[in-house]
Amino acid sequence: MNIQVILLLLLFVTLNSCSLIKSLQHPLDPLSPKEINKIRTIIQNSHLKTLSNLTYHFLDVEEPNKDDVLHWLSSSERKENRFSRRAKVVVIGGRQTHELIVDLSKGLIESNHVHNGHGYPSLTFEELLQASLLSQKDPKFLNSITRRNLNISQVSCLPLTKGWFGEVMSRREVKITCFYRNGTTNIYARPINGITIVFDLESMKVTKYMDRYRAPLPTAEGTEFHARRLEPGPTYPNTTNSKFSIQGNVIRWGDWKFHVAFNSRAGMIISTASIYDSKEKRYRRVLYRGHVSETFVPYMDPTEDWYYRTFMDVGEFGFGKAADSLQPFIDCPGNAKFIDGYLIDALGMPNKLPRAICLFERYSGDVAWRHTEIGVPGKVIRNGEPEVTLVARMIATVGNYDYILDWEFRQTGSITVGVGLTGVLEMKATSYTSTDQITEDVYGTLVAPNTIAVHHDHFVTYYLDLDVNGSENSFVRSSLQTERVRGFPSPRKSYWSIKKKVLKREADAKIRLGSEPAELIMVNPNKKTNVGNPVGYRLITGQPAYSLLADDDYPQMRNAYTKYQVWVTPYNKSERWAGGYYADQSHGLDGLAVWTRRNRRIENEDIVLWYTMGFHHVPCQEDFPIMATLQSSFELRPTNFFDKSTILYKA
Ligand SMILES: *[C@@H]1O[C@H](CO)[C@@H](O)[C@H](O)[C@H]1NC(C)=O
Ligand SMILES: *[C@@H]1O[C@H](CO)[C@@H](O)[C@H](O)[C@H]1NC(C)=O
Ligand SMILES: *[C@@H]1O[C@H](CO)[C@@H](O)[C@H](O)[C@H]1NC(C)=O
Ligand SMILES: *[C@@H]1O[C@H](CO)[C@@H](O)[C@H](O)[C@H]1NC(C)=O
Ligand SMILES: *[C@@H]1O[C@H](CO)[C@@H](O)[C@H](O)[C@H]1NC(C)=O
Ligand SMILES: *[C@@H]1O[C@H](CO)[C@@H](O)[C@H](O)[C@H]1NC(C)=O
Ligand SMILES: [Cu+2]
Repeated sequence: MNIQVILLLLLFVTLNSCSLIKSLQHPLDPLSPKEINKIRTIIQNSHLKTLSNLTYHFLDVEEPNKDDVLHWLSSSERKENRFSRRAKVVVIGGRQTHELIVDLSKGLIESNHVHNGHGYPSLTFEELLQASLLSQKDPKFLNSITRRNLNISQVSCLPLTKGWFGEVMSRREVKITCFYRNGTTNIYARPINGITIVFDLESMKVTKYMDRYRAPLPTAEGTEFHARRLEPGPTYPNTTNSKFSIQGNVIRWGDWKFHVAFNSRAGMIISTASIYDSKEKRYRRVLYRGHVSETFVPYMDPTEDWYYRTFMDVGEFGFGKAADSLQPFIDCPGNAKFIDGYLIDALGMPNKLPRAICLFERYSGDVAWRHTEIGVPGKVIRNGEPEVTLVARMIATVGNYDYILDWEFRQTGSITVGVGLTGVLEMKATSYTSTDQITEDVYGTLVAPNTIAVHHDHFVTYYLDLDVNGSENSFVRSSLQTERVRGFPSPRKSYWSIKKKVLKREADAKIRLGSEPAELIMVNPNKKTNVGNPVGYRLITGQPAYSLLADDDYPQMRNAYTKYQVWVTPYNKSERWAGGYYADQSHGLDGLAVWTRRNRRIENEDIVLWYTMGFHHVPCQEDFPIMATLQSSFELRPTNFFDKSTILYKA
């Protein structure tokens, strides 16, 4: 190669990287602070400005049509961004919920739909804070505190969503529960029981107040949480050695390429994940979009203070709104890189959330693969490789609980989606100091004297728009069945074989996993491997759990999707939130269980997989005063996707 060619090549590379930087904006990129400001200006200058008490409840990029995004991805001409940036905004003004589509390039509100159905948008941080502060000034509440010989300066109050229990008329209200700190920062450990405060978020007033009984306040002693070690712990490989790149919101690591975004409702969203096929020298699509769709956390105490605690954290509060700034060396290891997120406040102003997401290579100490061969005469062949994975993480602190949400990419093409539960239990005060005294149903576990931690569930439902090597996919359930040996002599009497069933309609794909062995595979029936197997990705589930509430129980009606762990629906841009879009006080008239009643075709269509990870939480004493992380995960694993193991030859 002569010097001129080298110079030319260098020039080419430089030019190419320039155009790359210009076209960095991906159609699914979250809105920048500049864009958020522009949207607010557009709304403030519109007819909406006359509405009283205009507050912003949601704001995110309005995702372009999937076909357009896919076209953009595959097209080599990405020099100019063909996408007009549009935003979806939900505001409440004049006591009405407006759903707006704002066109940023045209600078106008393209559509304004008034939501007349049931349910309300997610709550804003500001109104929750106001509700807490104002209820602490209420004369009736002050009187209750004085009568209990408590000092108001030591009281903390928390507004909780109130659910829906068949009421015909509803108002935007929250129920407020209070705690007595006096000597602890673990407020949840010292609940003040017997008081019900209903707070109206439109008039910003206490609308109902009840003080029914007193239970002894649990002691502050032993409730505090302090780390044993405040210094950064183990050392990690130096960040500068990490083999992944972040360009805008696009992450490249090994053969993987994906987009990561942050949104106030879902938190972290993984999009357009593709894996490079070194044989074909092409990227192959795996996952168009994946994120938490809803969480359902019903408490199992039907009494007055507790019956309504049946939270839908994603729809009512928002995992993104609840996201915490990640702490280097604790929440993410020393080799992590961070991505900031942007949220809006109630007035539509952008607020930066530093370190909303982290990415890091995990050196787990696990074995990626190994083998020792002694069958070759005169030799012992021993080989293998350590496991290195790439993790994308965020943490949502929803009141007392902390959810650690991971997407872990493996070099094999596998994706492990993990949830870690930690934080503080929700507890109630009781007169009992020993389990021996208890003869009634107390709906929980006595975790400390005068302290009952109430039984509850956590259901975390994932939206998984898999596009296995293309959009048209089918979902196959392969059951393992015992067979008798027939037709020829064999000393064996039985074996198992596979009965494959391609699920044709939505009703076939409502699956409650149990002890029956089955493989669940998303296949592309139009793409075959070199030996003719349809390419696929298999869902390897964790321990199955489904909701045990009665079907006619109100919280269950609102979260009917938690009766099955697996659902499959045809892709529809507007069907993303399993519990319905307006989750606060919803009536269960929107969401997965409702959409699938149409029983649409799901064979060889663009389909979406929904998976619910569940935890039935029977609290134990070790969960008090702080709960060590409880993990669960599921895996999306290539299954006849590649022609052979990909772990040996990597770029
Ligand atoms: C608050 O805590 C202090 C110190 O432990 C204690 O002396 C006091 O009695 C407590 N006050 C109330 C009202 O519980
Ligand atoms: C309540 O607590 C505040 C601050 O902790 C203290 O200044 C005040 O004297 C206390 N009031 C009573 C009645 O104990
Ligand atoms: C606006 O908010 C105030 C309290 O902040 C309330 O008194 C008033 O009723 C609200 N107006 C409307 C139309 O909701
Ligand atoms: C990582 O390595 C680089 C280059 O060797 C060095 O400059 C940097 O200080 C190191 N960072 C840490 C956190 O050790
Ligand atoms: C499907 O996989 C083939 C390689 O087997 C690749 O050439 C093609 O681009 C892939 N298509 C999609 C849409 O992923
Ligand atoms: C998409 O889903 C929504 C909500 O279920 C429905 O109203 C709409 O008709 C669907 N669109 C198509 C094209 O099926
Ligand atoms: Cu729990």
